[in-house]
Amino acid sequence: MDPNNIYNITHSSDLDGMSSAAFLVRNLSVPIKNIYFTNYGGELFEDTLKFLKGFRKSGSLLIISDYGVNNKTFSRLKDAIASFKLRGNSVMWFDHHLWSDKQVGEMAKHCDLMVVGENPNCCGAELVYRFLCERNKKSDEIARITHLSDFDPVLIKSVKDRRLIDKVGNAIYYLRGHESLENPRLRRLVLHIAEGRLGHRYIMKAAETYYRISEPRLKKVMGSLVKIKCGGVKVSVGFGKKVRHQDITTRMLDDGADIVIYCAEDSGHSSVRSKAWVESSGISFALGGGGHPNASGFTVKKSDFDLSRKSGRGKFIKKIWELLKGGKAIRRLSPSR
Ligand SMILES: [Mn+2]
Repeated sequence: MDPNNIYNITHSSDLDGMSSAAFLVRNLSVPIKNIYFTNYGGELFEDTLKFLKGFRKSGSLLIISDYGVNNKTFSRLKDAIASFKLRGNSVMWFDHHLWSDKQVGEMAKHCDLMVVGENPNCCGAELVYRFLCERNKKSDEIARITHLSDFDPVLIKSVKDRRLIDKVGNAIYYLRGHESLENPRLRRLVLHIAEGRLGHRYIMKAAETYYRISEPRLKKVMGSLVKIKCGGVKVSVGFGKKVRHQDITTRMLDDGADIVIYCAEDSGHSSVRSKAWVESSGISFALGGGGHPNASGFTVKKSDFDLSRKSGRGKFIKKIWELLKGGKAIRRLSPSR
């Protein structure tokens, strides 16, 4: 197939989405102008639908990577995919997020190949790699780093790997900026990853810029942490604005806490992370969220706790204290983990 007729829509938010695209560029020679970035809501999602419905060519192949579905937008996305396919194009979908059987069944009517659904072994980029690409050493390394970054990054043992993954993640956060389907900065990043150069100057410089911009915000959070000790477990709670959650929670863990909770004061989006030996997702579940044992999240509703106010934050801390005292929100895992 002529690579000019292969298109990719990939998730914009992290290394997994970027590496998925990079594998296609690297192995199938997909031109970078055919790589598009999307997310789950807002204008970018609307633009994605417009792209699919406005696609005039036939005989093209669309590969969707590291992008799942949600109940809110499912039927509109399905219709857009259907219209793309009806023009005489093909669709392949590689994703590792949670899909319901019904969603798989309905979307499958409009796809030629689907590898989707919760996957404990492979992230999105690894699926693209395994199913579409030839194996070689450099690609193996891209897949290895991407896997580490996508599955519990808290548990990464190698300091070198963790540093690289932190930097690349921060670079992506910065380069995304105001999201757009054709984001030229992310396209450039994808090209460097495709060359196997995760440590490329362009990426490292973007990570530095992120640090420069975020440093005062990060410092502010670190300077006003609320530290709680409960049954020998050190819990640290932080509030702030416009910082990358993975970054601030890593810092909070490095600061000595066993469990960390970071909440965005404006949106209420919150992340919970913990050291390998303690399971903390019970906190997120109790607050209406979910996730993995050492990495989870939830959203605080402003009507419950107004985190932009001191009184709201105080009330929230009280709630966390009650959850911890209750004894069900956290669980010690075997020390061998
Ligand atoms: Mn992913």
